[in-house]
Amino acid sequence: MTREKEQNDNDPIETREWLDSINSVLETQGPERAHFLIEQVISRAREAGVNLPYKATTAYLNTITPEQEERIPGDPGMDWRIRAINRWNGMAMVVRANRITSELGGHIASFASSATLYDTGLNYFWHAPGATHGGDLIYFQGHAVPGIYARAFMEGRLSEDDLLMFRQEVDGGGLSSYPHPWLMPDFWQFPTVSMGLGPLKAIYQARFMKYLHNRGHIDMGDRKVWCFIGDGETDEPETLGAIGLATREKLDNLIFVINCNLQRLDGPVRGNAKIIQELEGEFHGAGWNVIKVIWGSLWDPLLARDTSGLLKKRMEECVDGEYQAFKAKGGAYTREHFFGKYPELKTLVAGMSDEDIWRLNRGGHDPHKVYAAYAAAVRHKGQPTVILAKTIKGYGMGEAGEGQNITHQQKKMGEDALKSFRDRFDIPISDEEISEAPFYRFPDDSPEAKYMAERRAALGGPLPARISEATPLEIPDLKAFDAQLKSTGEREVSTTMAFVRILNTLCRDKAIGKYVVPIVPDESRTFGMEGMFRQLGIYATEGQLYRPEDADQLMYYREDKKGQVLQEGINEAGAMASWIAASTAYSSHGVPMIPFFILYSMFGFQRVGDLAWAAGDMRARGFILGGTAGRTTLAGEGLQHQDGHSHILAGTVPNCVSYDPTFAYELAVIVQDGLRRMYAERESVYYYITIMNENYGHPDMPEDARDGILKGLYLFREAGGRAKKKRVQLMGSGTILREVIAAADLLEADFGVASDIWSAPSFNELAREGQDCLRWNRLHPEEKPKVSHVEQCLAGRSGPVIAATDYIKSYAEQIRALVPQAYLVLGTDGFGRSDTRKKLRKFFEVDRHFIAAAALKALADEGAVPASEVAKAINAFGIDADKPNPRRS
Ligand SMILES: Cc1ncc(C[n+]2csc(CCOP(=O)(O)OP(=O)(O)O)c2C)c(N)n1
Ligand SMILES: [Mg+2]
Repeated sequence: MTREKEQNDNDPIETREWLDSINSVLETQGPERAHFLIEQVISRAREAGVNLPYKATTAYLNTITPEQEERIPGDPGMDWRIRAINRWNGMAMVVRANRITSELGGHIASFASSATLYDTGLNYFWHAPGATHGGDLIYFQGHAVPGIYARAFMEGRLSEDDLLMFRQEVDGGGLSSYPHPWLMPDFWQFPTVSMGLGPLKAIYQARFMKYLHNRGHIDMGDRKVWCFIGDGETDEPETLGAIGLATREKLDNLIFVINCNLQRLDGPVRGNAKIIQELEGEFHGAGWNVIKVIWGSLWDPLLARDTSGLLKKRMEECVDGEYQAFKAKGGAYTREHFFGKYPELKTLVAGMSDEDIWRLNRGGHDPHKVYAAYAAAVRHKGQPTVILAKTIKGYGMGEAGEGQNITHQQKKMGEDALKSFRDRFDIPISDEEISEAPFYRFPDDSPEAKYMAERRAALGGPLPARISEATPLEIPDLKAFDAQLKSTGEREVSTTMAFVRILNTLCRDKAIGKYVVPIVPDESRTFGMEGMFRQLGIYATEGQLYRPEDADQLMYYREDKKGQVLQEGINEAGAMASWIAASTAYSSHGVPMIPFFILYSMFGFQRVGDLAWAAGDMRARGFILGGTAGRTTLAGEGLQHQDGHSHILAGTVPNCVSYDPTFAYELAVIVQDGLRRMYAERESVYYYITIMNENYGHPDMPEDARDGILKGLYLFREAGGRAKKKRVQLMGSGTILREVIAAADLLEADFGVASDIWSAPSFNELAREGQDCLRWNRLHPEEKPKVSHVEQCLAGRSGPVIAATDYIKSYAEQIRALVPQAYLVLGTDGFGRSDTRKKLRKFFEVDRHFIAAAALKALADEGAVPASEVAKAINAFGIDADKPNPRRS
């Protein structure tokens, strides 16, 4: 109804009758029946063709009414004391770290606002993994970790010394600034501090849990994924970007808890509106079960007396900027500016002191409300749940930051602030000791210590906890990939086709086939993988509810509840989140899944680089395949598709091992060894391998090449015994190695230059190993120096070294310090563009002619050929020496 029509109610008596009816239903039969009737009325009107715009928000009230609340089964008084000490210790840890030096940083205000949200989970809901329960998976908010360490300290899992080592990790044993499994592998499971990644990963984690269940790997029972999110964090597109999937997949094993403290780092999240209402609308619209926990129990009697509805109206009309100010400025201010707006409301609180008004608590700080919300969330079926809990940022910090815009960064508390914190939470620390901000632990035989131990024992043990190891797998021998180790003869295939065959072999493998998870973001046909649809099936929670259009074809689009392929749609970030869930399933579920995520290499690391970094932190194990890779190999697709730098990006992740193979046998060797390292040896590395769509013949695997392939460099073809003077060492990777081979033939035939040809499947691995040798030598000046693989290969070889790849020059440049000879690098710097491969390789100066000309120039620089010979070649090859520089074109 428009405002105008609303005001022109032309039949107030009829309106009154309708309202009286609903009031009577509310009174006699309760809100659920009232809801049902209203829905019926609205449906009837819609059926009759009336256009009723959808309203996704409800009143600014708690979703669960006091009568519907499930009560806390434990001892709320005990919970309060434990939580108070937890708050204190979390705060003290940050304050003390910053007394060592203010360099260390840390956050007090975030946990201060979320203590009850964590406490309630730890005391009553979250199962640790064990014999009878697979464990709930909790995504802790990054900035709340001081409180989580403090609780672990109170449970005896961490010592006082540990707390004193917050953010001091270099000498070993210090506590990580945020959740980092790389640094605390027995404690943290999920890195969340890059905001937005936690919620995205949690959604796909919950989905993958169902996948594992439906495919028979686990019995998920009532396991849940809980994800804690800041209200400011919801501005990250990743946070809300996949909430639709959670509904579609009916992820009732997923619970989001959004801590709506109304503030982010700089100030209010929505000063001019209400973040809780906005989020409610978004989650409702996406089909989630939304539970708002706005008001604490102390408001209940006031709301019960609000017969005129004026209090609810006032709650509705205030914006978050005001709500924040009420808490920052205290009871008298709230009386005047909140209640004071309407005389009736002022009267409503006339009997309350300013102190009482200030104590009117927010839902997220009320354990009863939080418990009721959690209990409802875990019971809810068929939908994911989001809990929108209203809290106060910096709760308990008083003058030092409570509700203030500066609070996020506040890490220091003076003596007065410490005292008022102590008094507010009844912390048993004397005036004499207070300035030290000492930690407090309940004595072992105290009721509190026993209670904490009992609660966690009942829930299977301590949390957070990460399991490090799953059973090793029996990896197929290299012989299993025999077809790839042999020449393709006349047949021309791409490395992508070779990869698809390797994947098929793995899926059929008796020991490991069932663990393989092919993941594709709507590119299967691009990579020639559509055969897998029918053969392995596409995972779909509901199976296939329709007869596919291509059902009469051999490779039809088959969806299946037990399907193996994860078809993620056009969604690299989501697919990557799935891959992360799968690649860490060895830890989260004790099942060593082997994910192969095949993406367009251009839309890989540069698109989802932050997730790739988090995967490293999480000790992910699995394969990422960069399809249609190489700046000049993808040809027609142009600037935004042609990848010439994904290897550089992959190289920035310390435990990502990357390769750019040319031939099928190289690929087979790399994949087989990756399986060995990750699933037999259980090394925490993951693989990035580029595969191409150019078809060509593949030779037999040269003898003894395996070791060199894995190290990143091996002699592919040695020139016959030519005069030493006119000899070069040519190097290449990926499709450009074939141009290198062609250049060698040209040099031999037209210029009498002999070339030893080196295949370099990984400049990244060569550079890493070389850097390690150089480092060791630098630090051990008196010992026999280590010799890098590059040096070992090239030692004693004559002539300059020329390297060419389909990637930017810095890729092959990385080994310069290791090359004993003169070294010249060609690469594809600059923006790509559409054209044929031949033209692109000429444009980017990586074709056989440019390689041969570069080789001659390098020989000329050494005096082995005259400069005129180079000029002659440039001319003969039809190279325009003054052509535009591709790097700047
Ligand atoms: C991707 C990313 N951008 C920026 C930051 C820096 N940052 C850390 S906390 C924070 C504010 C968090 O506000 P909110 O999500 O509301 O959490 P609260 O501390 O209020 O619970 C910001 C901007 C980050 N950690 N990650
Ligand atoms: Mg916030």
